[in-house]
Amino acid sequence: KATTILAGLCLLQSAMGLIYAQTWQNLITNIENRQVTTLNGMWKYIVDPYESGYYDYRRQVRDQQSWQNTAEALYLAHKPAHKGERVEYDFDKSDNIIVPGDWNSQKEKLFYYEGTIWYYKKFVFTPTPGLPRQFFYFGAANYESDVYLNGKKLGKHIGGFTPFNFEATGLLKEGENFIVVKVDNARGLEKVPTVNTDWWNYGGLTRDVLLVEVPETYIKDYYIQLAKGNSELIEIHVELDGPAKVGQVVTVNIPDAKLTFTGVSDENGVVRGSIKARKLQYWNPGKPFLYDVNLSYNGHTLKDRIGFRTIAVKGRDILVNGKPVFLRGISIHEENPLRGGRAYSAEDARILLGWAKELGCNYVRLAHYPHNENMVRLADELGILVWSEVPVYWTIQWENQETYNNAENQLLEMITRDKNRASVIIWSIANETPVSPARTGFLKRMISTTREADPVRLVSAALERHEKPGSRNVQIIEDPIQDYVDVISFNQYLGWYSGTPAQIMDNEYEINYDKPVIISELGGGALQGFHGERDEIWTEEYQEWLYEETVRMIDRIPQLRGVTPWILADFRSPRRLLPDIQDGWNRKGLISQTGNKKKAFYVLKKYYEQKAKEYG
Ligand code: GCB
Repeated sequence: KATTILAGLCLLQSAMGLIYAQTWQNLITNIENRQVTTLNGMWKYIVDPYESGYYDYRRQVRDQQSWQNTAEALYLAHKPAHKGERVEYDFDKSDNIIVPGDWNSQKEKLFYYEGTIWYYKKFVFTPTPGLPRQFFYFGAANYESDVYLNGKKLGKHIGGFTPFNFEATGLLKEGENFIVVKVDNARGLEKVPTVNTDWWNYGGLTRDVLLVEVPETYIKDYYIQLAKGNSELIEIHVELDGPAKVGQVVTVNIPDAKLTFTGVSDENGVVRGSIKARKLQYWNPGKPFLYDVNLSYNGHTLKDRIGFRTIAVKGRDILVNGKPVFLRGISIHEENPLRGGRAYSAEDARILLGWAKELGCNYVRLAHYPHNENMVRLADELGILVWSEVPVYWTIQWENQETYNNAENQLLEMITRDKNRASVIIWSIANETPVSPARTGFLKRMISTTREADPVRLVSAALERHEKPGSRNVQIIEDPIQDYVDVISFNQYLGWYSGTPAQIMDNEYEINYDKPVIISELGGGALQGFHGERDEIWTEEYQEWLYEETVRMIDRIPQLRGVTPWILADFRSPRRLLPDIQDGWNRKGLISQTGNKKKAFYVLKKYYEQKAKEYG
C-alpha cells in the first residue's frame, strides 16, 4: 500500500511539475490585438534576498500552507488592522519601479542584484460586458515568477524570455484589486540558461504586463501559414477555448486576397483546414507584404496582419519564395545600449533593427533567447528575416529531465507566440554546446519537438568548428547534430580566440555536408574611439582588419549562404573585466554603447553590398 501511495505522490508531484513546466499550453497569442488593459507603469517593490516573504523560518513555502502568516507572507500585502498588529513589510511605504524594465538598470543598488524582488500594484477593474474571462499576461519576467492576485496564487512560470498568462476569472473584484509578483533571477546550475553566460542577468518584469479580457469561449491561438513547399495553399488551424468550444463555426477572412474559410471545431475545439490561394502577393525580405486577416467566431473578431512566403532548403540553397537568398545578417542581444538595460519597447526595436538596415542586413539573429514580440512584429513590417533562439547555451544539465522540460517549454512558448510571423524562418535550439551523447540526445529531442510544433520553418543550432586533427589550418565541422538540422551553423573566432587576423587567410574550411552553411558568429572586440596600428588589440583598426580578413576567407566556403557576425552593438557582460577597455561590456559590437559606428561596421556593410549584388 505504501508503494501505491508513494507512486501516487510521485505522480502528483510530476503532474505539478508538468503544470509549471508546460505553461506554453495555456498561452494566448496575438496579444496586441486583444482587449487589454495595461498594468505597465509604476509598481512598488520590496527586495527580499532571503526570500522570507516566500519561505517561513523552517523553509516551508508559505503559499502552500493552510494557514497564511499575514505578518510575513508578502504576497498577502496585508495592512495592520489596529495599532498593535505586527506586519513586517509595507508596500505602500516601499520604493517605486517602472514596468516594463529590468531592475538592474533602474536602481543603482540593484545593478548586480540576483535574487528575489516582490512587485506590487493596486488597480481598479471594471468588467467589460461580453468579455467574462480575464487573464494576466506577462511578455516575460526574468527568471522565475510567482503571481498572486488579491493574496491568492495564480501560478508560477519558469524562464526569462517567453510570455505566459494565468487566468483570473472569478478572482477579480469589480473595483480595487492588487497583484503581487515575486520575480527571482537567481542563477542555477539546472536552469536554462545555466549559471554561465556572456550577458547580463537583468532581472524583473522586463516586458509588458497586461490584463486581457476575452469571451467565455474564445479564439486562443491559431496558425495561418502557407503549407510546406506549397505557395498556393494556406493552412489553417484555429483553437477555441471555453465551455462551448466543440462544434462551433469559425471564419477566417483575408479581404485583400478575396479569401474566406469557414470550418467547424472538433471535440478538442480545433478547426483545421486549408484554402487555395492562387494570386497571393508574397512577403519578401526587403519587400514585405502583410495581409489583414480576420478570425471570427460567434460575433467576435480577432485581427492580425500576416505575411505569406515559403521557406525551404534545396541542396546548398536557402529558398525564400523559391528564390535563393544570401542571409546578410547580424547577431543582436535584447539590449538598448544607449539607455543601458533590456530593450522592451517598440522604439527600442526600431533602433536595433534600424541599425541592422543601415548595415545592409536582410536578416538578424536574435541571440540567445526569444526577444520581445515588438522585434518580430517590426521585422515583419520591415521585411527582415529572423533566426530565433532558446537559451540552451553552453553547459546545460543534459541529463536532468527537469532541465529538458524547462528548455522544451521555453521552445514551445517561443514557437507558439511567433509561428504566424513571416519574418521568422529559422528556429535555433542551442548555442555552442559541448558534444556528448547526453547533449546530443537532448538536442535531438528538441529538434523533433520543433518539427512537430512547426513543420514548415527551418531548424538549426549554433554549433562549433574544430581544427582537423593533424592539421593547423583546416577547420572541420563535425557534430552529430549537423545531421538533424536543415542549415549547418557554427560560430568561429579565427583571428580573435585563436590566431591573429594575419593568420585568418591561411585557414580553409572542409565541410562535408550538402546543406546550406551559415556562420552564426564571428568577430572580435574594439573600444570605439581607440585607435592605433592594426596589430594593436582593442583598437578599431584591429577589429576592422579582422573583419576584412574574415570576409575574404569565408567567402571561399562554397556552401556559405549567410552570416551573422557577433555583434550589432556592445552589450553588458559580467565576464568582461578589463579596466578602461571592457569595464563590464563585451566590446565585439560594430556600434558602441553610445551609438557610434566602429570602422568594422563599414567593412561588413561593403561586403553586404557585394552580396546583395551577387544575389540580385
Ligand atoms: C560566443 C557566444 C557569445 C559570446 C561570444 C563572445 O561564442 O556564443 O554569447 O558573447 O562568443 O564574445 O565571446
